Amino acid sequence: MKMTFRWYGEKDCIPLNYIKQIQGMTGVVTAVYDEPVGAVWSLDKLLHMKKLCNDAGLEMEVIESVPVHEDIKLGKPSRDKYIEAYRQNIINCGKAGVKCICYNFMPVFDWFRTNLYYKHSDGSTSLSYSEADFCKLDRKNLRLPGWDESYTPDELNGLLKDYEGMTHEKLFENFVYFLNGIMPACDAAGVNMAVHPDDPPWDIFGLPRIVGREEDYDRLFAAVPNPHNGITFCTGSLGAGRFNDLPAMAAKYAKRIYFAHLRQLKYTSGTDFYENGHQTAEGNVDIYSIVRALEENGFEGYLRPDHGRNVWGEDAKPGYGLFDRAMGACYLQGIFEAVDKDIEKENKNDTFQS
Ligand code: CS2
Ligand code: MN
Repeated sequence: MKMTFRWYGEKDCIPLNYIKQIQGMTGVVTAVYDEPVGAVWSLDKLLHMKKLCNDAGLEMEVIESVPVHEDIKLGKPSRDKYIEAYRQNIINCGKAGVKCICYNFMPVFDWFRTNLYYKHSDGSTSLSYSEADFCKLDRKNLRLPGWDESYTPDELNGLLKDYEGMTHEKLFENFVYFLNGIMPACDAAGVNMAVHPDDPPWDIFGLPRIVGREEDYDRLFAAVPNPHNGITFCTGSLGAGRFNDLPAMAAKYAKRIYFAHLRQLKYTSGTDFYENGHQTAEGNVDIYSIVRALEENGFEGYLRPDHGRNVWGEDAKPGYGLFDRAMGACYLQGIFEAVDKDIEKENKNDTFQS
């Protein structure tokens, strides 16, 4: 396991040397943020970012995300041009020493929450989801909390129109077409792809979502068995689906999990939940059992704390403050140390007894 921390590039208000001061931190997870979706990232830009990281004593081996152009998800004729650009990005990332690319295949929207400042009784805040608030959204004039306003309302409506009639099967076919198109570049560059689960893992606004359940992964690996086709195991996203057994999934796919986002959430009623600090006692995600399942089954990927709370008066990007994610990183490393030592001890006892 290699502990990492998400860093939003030079505009991030958290300096790299603060990240380095979190003990055990090996590198950052970042991206090129000033290029439109579908553009080729120049090697120069990647090398510039890598140098900033390396100068701070941190690696840049994981990119989150290289976004997938909507035309690829829609299966439009122009997709081949965008797949070619994606292949070039993989090659350039490989040249810059990147080993893993996190991405998602969610139509139009990425993660979705109804409140970015859910208030806890201790004064900290976190992200939350409420079905009742979701139903209140004005679908003709969508304004979503925290969603980057990269589309004008007209563009968004046009895009939603393009997706009319899109089925789960068609989207899956387009996903497989994309993966088959990029796998040769991954083979050549030695880069692992790690698909981030849909968050939350169910359809929203009538758009199909296809990466959020055990059967989705089984189907995905059957269709594209290449070992470079892997997973970002995000416990917050997958955990929002109460149907998912996270320790069982972690055990089953451990060797395909190239990147793990370990975080917490607490179920309230129905499908509602709020996010919380990383500790198991604070929610419904059993971090210990997940780590144990990963470590017993050959996990060798990167790890990062995911959304944390805003604490100690920090006014950070929701989910991405320094303090709570730093606490999360330390907590997670403690769990890994304990689990690894438990396993070592148990193995010694087994050898002794036999
Ligand atoms: C998520 C996503 O992990 C996260 O923080 O909220 O934004 C994630 O970065 C993307 O879905 C990955 O492509
Ligand atoms: Mn995540």
